[in-house]
Amino acid sequence: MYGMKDKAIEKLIQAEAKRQFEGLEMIPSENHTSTDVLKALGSRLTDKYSEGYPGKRYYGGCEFVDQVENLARDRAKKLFGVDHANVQPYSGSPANLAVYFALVDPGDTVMGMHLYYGGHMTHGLKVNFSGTLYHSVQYHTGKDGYLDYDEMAGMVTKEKPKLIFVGATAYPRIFDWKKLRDIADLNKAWLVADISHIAGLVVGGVHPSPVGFADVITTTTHKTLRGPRGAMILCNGNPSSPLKAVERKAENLPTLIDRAIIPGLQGGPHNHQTAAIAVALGEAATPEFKAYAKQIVKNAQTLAKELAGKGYNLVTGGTDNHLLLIDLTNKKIIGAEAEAALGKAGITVNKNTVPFDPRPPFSPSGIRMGTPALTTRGMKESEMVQVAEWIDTAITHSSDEKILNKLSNDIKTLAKQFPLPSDK
Ligand code: DSN
Repeated sequence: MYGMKDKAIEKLIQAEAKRQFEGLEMIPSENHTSTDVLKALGSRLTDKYSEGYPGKRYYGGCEFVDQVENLARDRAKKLFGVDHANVQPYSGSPANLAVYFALVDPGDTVMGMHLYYGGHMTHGLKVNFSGTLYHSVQYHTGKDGYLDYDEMAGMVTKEKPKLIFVGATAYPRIFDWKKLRDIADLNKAWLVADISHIAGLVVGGVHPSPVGFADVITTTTHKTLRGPRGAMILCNGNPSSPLKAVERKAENLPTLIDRAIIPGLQGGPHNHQTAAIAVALGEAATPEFKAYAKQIVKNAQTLAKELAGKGYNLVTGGTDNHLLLIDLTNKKIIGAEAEAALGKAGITVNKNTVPFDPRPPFSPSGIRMGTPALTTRGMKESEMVQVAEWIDTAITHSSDEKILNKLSNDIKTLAKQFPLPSDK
């Protein structure tokens, strides 16, 4: 299919494509991109250096990459309804690093959701840059698995953070942006919404948008948004003038963000990635994408209902979005064992901590799974009922190789009826 001269790499690429095609990818942060996204990623744009921004580059020969980046920025602005979009962050962690760099100084107090309760490393985990360069305080969920807004408000009053990150990697419920804005306002803190997991649901209209509440929005582009690996930073404010330093004021956010990316943090933008982001944003603006986003949630809710009916303990009791977080304690199996058994059957999920997990993070009590990739392949509620059945069988018979083998064959048969976008 690729016709590469490097057969060693070609073989591995094909093996990975086959693994994806014959199995069910249920890691909620993964998805399957369109062939146009793949083509943009594999284009000559990767050869080009273009440090700076469209019209203000440090290199010649940028006339076409300028147009690519402008298209990506314009599509992002229109799709999310914001004044400004920076599409250059290499991925989510550098995007978040740039936001800290833009808005606070080392040693300042920052606040974010603890990783083990569903947050992200860059939201202030002590071993991450965000918890070492800054004085980070971390909020949690309550025992019910829902974000504890009261704890957050108390923490803001006591700790007085200058910046609050909100967003998650393992949170199955909707964020109340208005409440979060009010909490940030208790200390006039910058509110940053990291919508990496839910960006596709936001543009699809099935999760409230943080626009108008958060000062800055960061998102990766490769999760529910179904683009290439990459990220964006969105905000409102006056047009950017990245050649000049400006004060940390809301109207200057575009300039603060652009200057934090370059010269603050990154070098040349990845133009092939920018083009692929533009393609994905174009796709996300279609009515088909809205229907896709709705179906992601319907599928996740069907899966949740089926698994709950089989006695699985879902954190918060269900889901509003694309993912399920399951505490396996009552099933007498730990996350790693369930992940391995499901893997043998052809279902890829990941072990995950659950709120108040008594087990260590590398061997947690739960698993996390989601529906974005299966929904891209065209699976609907009836397939989710079947998938729930298979998940239960694999977990119940986690050490029975014969049963797992049989499951793997059944799963392959179903998977092959739902090709990846590039195989259609
Ligand atoms: N690695 C991502 C996830 O799986 O949610 C977060 O960065």
